[in-house]
Amino acid sequence: MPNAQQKKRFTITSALPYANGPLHIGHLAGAYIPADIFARFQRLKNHDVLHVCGSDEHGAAITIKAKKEGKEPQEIVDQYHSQIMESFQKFGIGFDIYHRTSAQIHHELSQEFFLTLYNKGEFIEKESEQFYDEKYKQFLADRYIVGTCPNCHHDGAYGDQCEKCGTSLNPTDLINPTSTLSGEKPVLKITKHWYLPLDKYQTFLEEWLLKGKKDILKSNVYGQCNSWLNSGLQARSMTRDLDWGVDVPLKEAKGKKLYVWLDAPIGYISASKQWALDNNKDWEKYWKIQNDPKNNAHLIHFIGKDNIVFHCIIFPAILKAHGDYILPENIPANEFLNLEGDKLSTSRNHAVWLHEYLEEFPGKEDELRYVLTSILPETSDSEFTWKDFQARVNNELVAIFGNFINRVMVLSHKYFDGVVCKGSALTDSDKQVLNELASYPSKIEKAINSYRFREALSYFMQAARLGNKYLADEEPWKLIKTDEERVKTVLNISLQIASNLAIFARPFLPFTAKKLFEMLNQAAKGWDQGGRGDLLPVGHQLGETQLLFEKITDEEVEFQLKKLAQAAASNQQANSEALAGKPAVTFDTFSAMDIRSGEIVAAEKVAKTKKLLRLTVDTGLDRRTIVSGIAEHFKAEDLIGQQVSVLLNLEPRNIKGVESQGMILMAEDSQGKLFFVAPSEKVLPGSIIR
Ligand code: B3M
Ligand code: ZN
Repeated sequence: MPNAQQKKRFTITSALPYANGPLHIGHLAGAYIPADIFARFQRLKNHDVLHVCGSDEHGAAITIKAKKEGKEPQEIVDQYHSQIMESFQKFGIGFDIYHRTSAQIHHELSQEFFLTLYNKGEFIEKESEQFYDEKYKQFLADRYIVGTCPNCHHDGAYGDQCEKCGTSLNPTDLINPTSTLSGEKPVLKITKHWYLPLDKYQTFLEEWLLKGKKDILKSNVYGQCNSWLNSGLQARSMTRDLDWGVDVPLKEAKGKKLYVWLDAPIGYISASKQWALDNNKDWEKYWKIQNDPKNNAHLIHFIGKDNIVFHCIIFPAILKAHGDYILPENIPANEFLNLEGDKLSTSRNHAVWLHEYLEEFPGKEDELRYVLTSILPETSDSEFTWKDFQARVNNELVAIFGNFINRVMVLSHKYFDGVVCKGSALTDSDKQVLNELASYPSKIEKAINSYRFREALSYFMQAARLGNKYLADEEPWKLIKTDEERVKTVLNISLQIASNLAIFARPFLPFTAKKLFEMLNQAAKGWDQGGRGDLLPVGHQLGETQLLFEKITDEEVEFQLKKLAQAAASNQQANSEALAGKPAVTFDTFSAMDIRSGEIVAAEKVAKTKKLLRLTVDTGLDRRTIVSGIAEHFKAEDLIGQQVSVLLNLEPRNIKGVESQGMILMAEDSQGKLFFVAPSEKVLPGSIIR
């Protein structure tokens, strides 16, 4: 047990998942499994640990989902908050609190934070033009504006990014911007916001982060920070024109909300505050700078790689600007996990959902924890496949660890009624095995403290392999006929290994560790007992043998693969339905349309519009006015004499003050280019088309 000086305080945070959908294996592998292993381990070392998380319930991620499902944002966050919390709990992710950012305590603390910075003069007030939806009477967040990408001409680019070519955009870069709320063209309107001048923190961040943490940051994290800082930091708006989120606590900011990336990380602090209230603790010890710097907590943020800039640059700048808070010691971000050769995707349903796994593999939570830990995307993206899952469970957990434990238990019960026997003189191989066993706690510790969880887990499995091999080499089932004394020694040593494995398993496989301690009929032991050869005293009565793991069958693998294939197929079907076009119409419906050839005899732009041309068309029956939205594609003067096809009996419509009496038929290609549809040779106006 560490003495008072060695005892450290850890404030461990795991990224707050957006409460807009269920969790999948990518979430676990990105942040939560590493964080949980780290937190469990520091607790086993008897350090003072606070591990917090909660739902991120603000931002466009939530309101867009709500709109899609025709629900209120509150309904969405309530639904997913409980579902996410349940998944975490069932997988044994042991937060001290799983909180939520819709809580009042969070709104209050976020506002207090904002006001502190405001009163210190840390913000710059700036007016700028932003897109506004006149019909919905609101400013549009970047994600609420779609249009054509200026770079690749993809039609569905968002105001902040084109997902087709990856270019990062400003809403005003889009060609033909449209509001996703009303479907109409937004207007530019002046609005005021409060910006954090990140450039002011450039030098500080270079010193504190790039220089100060060069040796401890993971290389993927260092690389991203380095490139952000190299390209120079710019002021970033900390407020938004939105109707969902934390109110900006200023009179002049009525209707405005805090930027979600301002309030979300403060969510770590408000969660800690709630935890302190619930448990009669002092939250400030975990967050604020203490008089004695030795008492400062070690703040560690576990996140996925898409959150690096917010946790390494923006949040530290905010904490620094505030002045009372400690800064993170490390930000061990993981890369991404792929699935069966493809990116995990919520929209394409290419995922292994935690709530589904829990139903399909009840009681096998540690199996998934084990496999995900062994493939964590620690230094680069990694891949989960069901075949590999099966292989790791069957060949490692079942065949090595499980097999060893089962043999020791069964033999101990069979030969000695489950009582730990006194061993006699140790052979060289006994001593070697015990020596090797003693080396694992520090190896695992070192790896975990360097955020190398894959490596740490591999030492655990090596220790299990050591036990399994020892038993196989000594063959007590043969020895029992000739040398019972030797069998007592071999089983005693094997049981000591088993008890050590229960300790080593604790950070990684919490359910299994508990079960193993139960089988050994022993109270769970802390980390610093690990490595010893006398954890189970002579005469100790063991508990009953239980099976730790079962094989994953081929049928189970096939079922999962089929499920993924079905998801892919239904995506394809959805896509081809979009391509397949409209449902059938009757012949009568078709022949009700009076379509004829015509000729444009005059053309001019409709005043104050960009897209509209006012055409005069000779239809063979008359000369009529037709308004057509083709002004961005054709020049009026080029159209005189153009042969066209006209739908004559379309109900007249008033378009921008001009009565349009029909419609010109056009073909549009996938790039949005327009072509006239006309007979292949010159025909008289009025010729019937059918
Ligand atoms: N909710 C983004 C994400 O889920 C965001 C993390 C917040 S951590 C303060 O990737
Ligand atoms: Zn693009």
